[in-house]
Amino acid sequence: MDTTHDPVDPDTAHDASEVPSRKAWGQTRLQELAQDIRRWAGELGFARVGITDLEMGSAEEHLAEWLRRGFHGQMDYMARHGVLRARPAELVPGTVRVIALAMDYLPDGAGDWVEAGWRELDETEHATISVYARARDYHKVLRSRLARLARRIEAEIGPFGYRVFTDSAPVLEVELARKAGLGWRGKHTLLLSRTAGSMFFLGEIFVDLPLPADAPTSEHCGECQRCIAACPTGAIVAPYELDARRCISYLTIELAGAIPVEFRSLIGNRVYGCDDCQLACPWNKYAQSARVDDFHSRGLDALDLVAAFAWDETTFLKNTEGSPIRRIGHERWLRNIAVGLGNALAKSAPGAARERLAAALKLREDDASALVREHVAWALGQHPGASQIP
Ligand code: B12
Ligand code: SF4
Ligand code: SF4
Repeated sequence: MDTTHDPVDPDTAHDASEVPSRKAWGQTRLQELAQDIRRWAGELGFARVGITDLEMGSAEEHLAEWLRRGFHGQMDYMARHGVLRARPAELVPGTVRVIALAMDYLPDGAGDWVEAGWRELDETEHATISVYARARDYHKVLRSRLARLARRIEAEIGPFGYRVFTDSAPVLEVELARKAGLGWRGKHTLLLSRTAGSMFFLGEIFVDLPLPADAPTSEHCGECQRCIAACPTGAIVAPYELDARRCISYLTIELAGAIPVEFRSLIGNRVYGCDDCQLACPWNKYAQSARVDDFHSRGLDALDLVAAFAWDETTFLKNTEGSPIRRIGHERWLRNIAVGLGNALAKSAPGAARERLAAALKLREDDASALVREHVAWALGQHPGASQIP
């Protein structure tokens, strides 16, 4: 998943230097405040809210092992912060609780989005963009709403210490949300809820308020292994263990440089992220529509690969304005589309359709970028004789 690893932002952090004494607050006052927070969060579009303490159990060990095995690939920021991710109190001194929040992102009118999701993967000449990335960049949406929620709390109780996060800093968000009772961890490693599947984003507010903590929920994967079986690249190497270097989300978004050849044909027409492990999950029939308008589709459904490959940089920037896709830049976009075109070519029937795909690729055979040229050459090689097509 794309990340914005920025340091403290004055709008989203606050140090309570003159905190009025809350020592006198009893459990009842704290319970009431927790209830108010749930209500305000709902008004801001969050679907579920939980509160957790900072005891991270075996998460630190698992994280250290994940890093030791090199599963983070080029995501240096994961290694850079090391196990600090598993120590919220060291990350933001003074923190005693984390308020974890979930925001559903399925676009309105998605209908049977699971069936539609599988169908799109068979439409080889169309680009498949993972559902979360078809709408407005969630970092912006969640961050501003988390900051608003923190300010709402402040308006009620006066200055307090807080910091908000969403995919933006060294925080083990899934683990915190699991502990806060927002769901259980699926075998694909994502958080999963009985009432909402896994199609939601997570965000947190670290606070210095001793709010009452919620209990984790029970787990409901049972013997199921559908996500593991569905993963095209075998990235879920064991239940709860993901080798990011094999994950299409990493390969199409996080990875700079060439996509390893062994994964290219497995990527199919997925040009930005991947939803397969979530499409396969039976709990996602309960996935909920987004409550905020920002997550309704921006017209990136059924995007034609040939048309998307023709975008120059200005068109790319214009068509992806406000979308997380913009973060990968035009060159990686073309790299990803070239792979999609190569895979479409491999499956194409002789005639006009094949000629159209080959012609689109050939227009970028001499692209200024060596990365794009190499992926174009690979793509043309997916069908014998494609380079002979005029
Ligand atoms: C790095 C990252 C990625 C990487 C690596 C993913 C990963 N699973 O680690 C890549 C680029 C591949 C990625 C992909 C996606 N991501 Co991402 N990603 C993150 C990020 C920034 C950090 C995740 C992390 O800490 N990984 C480190 C490893 C160690 O964590 P872990 O795999 O969860 O391992 C834990 C457990 O599995 C367990 N564990 C590990 N080993 C073992 C072994 C045993 C035996 C056991 C029992 C347990 C266990 O302990 C570990 C520590 O808690 C988070 C945001 C954040 N700051 O937390 C978003 C986040 C996890 N991503 C998110 C999303 C939406 C996605 C995608 C769906 C996007 C897409 N459609 O393409 C895919 C899904 C892929 C998948 N199956 O995970 C959401 C998930 C929301 C949810 N419902 O859970 C998050 C929370 C962002 C957000 N704020 O909403 N992502
Ligand atoms: S996002 Fe796709 S590639 Fe990554 S683990 Fe899930 S199914 Fe596998
Ligand atoms: S597909 Fe099955 S194993 Fe995977 S997360 Fe969903 S319920 Fe759990």
